[in-house]
Amino acid sequence: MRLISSLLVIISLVFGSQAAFGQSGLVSGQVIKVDQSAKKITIRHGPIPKLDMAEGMTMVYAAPDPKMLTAVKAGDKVKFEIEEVNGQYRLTKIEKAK
Ligand SMILES: [Cu+2]
Repeated sequence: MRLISSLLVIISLVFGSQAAFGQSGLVSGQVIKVDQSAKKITIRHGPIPKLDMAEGMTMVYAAPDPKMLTAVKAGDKVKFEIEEVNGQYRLTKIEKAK
């Protein structure tokens, strides 16, 4: 019985941490500026530990999808996701926060 309960603890830890990781994908922030011609969006955001951004900051992100540039405007509260490619950050997803 002890072995079974230990296994259950391990299983719940594994699944629990996966759920937490999935939720951390989207980050909250506020759009400061949308630059249509440069295809960049400036966003003020809080800490993003998984990308070594320990503190909140304002950053310029590349917006590879043109739809991103029209989906949001300066002042909007947003949820977004970014990826790092060769030291450059770019948006993989951005949407207005409800
Ligand atoms: Cu940042």
